[in-house]
Amino acid sequence: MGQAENIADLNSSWAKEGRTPRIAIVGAGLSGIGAVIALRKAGYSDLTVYEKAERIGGTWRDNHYPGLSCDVPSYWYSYSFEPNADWSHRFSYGPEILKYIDHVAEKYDVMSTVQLNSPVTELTYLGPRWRLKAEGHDPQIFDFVISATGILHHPAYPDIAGLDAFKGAMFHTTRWDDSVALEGKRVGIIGTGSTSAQIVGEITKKVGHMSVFQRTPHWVAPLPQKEYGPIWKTILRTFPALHLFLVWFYKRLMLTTFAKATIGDVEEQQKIQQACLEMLEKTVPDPELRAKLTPDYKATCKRLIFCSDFYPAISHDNAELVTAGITAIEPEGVRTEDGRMHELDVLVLATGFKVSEFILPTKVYGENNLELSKQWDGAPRAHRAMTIPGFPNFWMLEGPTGPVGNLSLISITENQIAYMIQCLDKMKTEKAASIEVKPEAFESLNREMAEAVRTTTWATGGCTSWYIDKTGIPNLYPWHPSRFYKEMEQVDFSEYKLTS
Ligand code: N01
Repeated sequence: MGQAENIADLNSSWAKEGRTPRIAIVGAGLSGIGAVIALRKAGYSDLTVYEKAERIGGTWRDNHYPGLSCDVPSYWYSYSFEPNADWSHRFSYGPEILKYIDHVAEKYDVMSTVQLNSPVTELTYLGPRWRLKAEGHDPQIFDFVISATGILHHPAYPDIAGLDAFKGAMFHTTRWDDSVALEGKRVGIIGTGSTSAQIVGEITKKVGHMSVFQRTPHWVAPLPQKEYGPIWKTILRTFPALHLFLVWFYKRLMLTTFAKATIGDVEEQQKIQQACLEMLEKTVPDPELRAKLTPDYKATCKRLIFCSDFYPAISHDNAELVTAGITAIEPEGVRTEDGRMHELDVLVLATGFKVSEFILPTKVYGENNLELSKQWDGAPRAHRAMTIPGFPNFWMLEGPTGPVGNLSLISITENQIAYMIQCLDKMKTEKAASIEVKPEAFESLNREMAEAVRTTTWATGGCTSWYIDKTGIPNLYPWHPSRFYKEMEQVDFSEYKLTS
């Protein structure tokens, strides 16, 4: 379709005209790639993926820090339609996941839909279609837009005086500078979340001195890593049912332990806390260091870290856990409130992500020119993590409240995609031009979520974290994952307005 013809045809409705909808997908990470494959399989083949970077892979492309791995078991952290008997470890390392993503994209011909180096700058609802502007492209008109940008991709830089004054190498974990050699250097890292634990566990053995700046201790649970040998891989390839059993087993394990602990099951929560304490006791011989590493809030309140290397690393002779608050960054290093200067060659900012952006800063204008950033006002909301009133025919994968505990993101996104396809099918049968969540359904579910979060460990555990936003709405799904899976099975169309 020529551009002029395309733009002129704004009122065209794919379902009424019996044609395939033109669908734009923003982002070629795990969700975007999964969406292309599932949509095509369901008969929706007019797809264009806009990817801001020069390659696909999302978070597994952006993050390439030393020690990068996934704390969800590999067999479960795989697309259901592309099981991989060749995973080398029970918990995969970053480069192997990126290779798997490339393999899936190639095998399912995803790349023919992807426009690389194409950040989407503006989306405008012109009813019932969307106008999309992307760098390097003429404006395009689509029937449907799917935002598959993910949540943890905008780095959060700490608000510390003098950050720019540091004269050594300094970078955020998600912008790791591979050209900086660490061997023998004095390295500092600010933050002690999941990312920091993996990095510290990996690099301490090679650096000259490791300073870890801890504001709050985090609970760390053991990660039972295991390497898979060739015989095991052959067995798994020969018996696909065994593979399926393992996926079921890991999912079940998560649902019956960790998932219950976060939503208020005291017994499960205490078991996890006990496992963390036992590892701390076993791997950190120094009682003073142990005390500094022991949180005063409940395990699973903040995001639980799964890592068996962090405690041995921080106990090493060349490592220091700095608990005095940071007052400033100076050209030579980090100054703490006890007046000490921690001289450094390299400073790593493991300070997490801005979690309220999603597709922003892309300008997204819905009905009546309503702008998404204004609508959200720093507290993103969505209905079932996917739709927003006033933004018809616009869907998000892994949108606000998208993460479900520590579940496999692939499992979550596959369920969301299947739900979205049910909506497209419904539009097709009803010849609807648009679909939009009803404001009352959206409000009611968000109220329910704010209520539900009160009994989760995130709220009752005595900590602060990115899990709850400034308005009390959780950034995660606040119920047991079994409810999520059930909700995704069958769309309740009374929650949506279909317009012909
Ligand atoms: O970030 P975080 P992350 N001064 O926000 C500290 C996912 N993930 O990158 O706790 C000093 O958890 C902050 O201190 P405090 C996972 O979903 C998954 O580690 O707020 N310190 C904290 O210690 C995770 O939740 C995998 O007091 C400052 C740290 O920085 C998400 O990514 C692996 C500070 C930030 O911790 C983010 O994890 C890794 C300041 N001004 C990550 N500002 C998997 O395996 C912040 N901090 C799937």
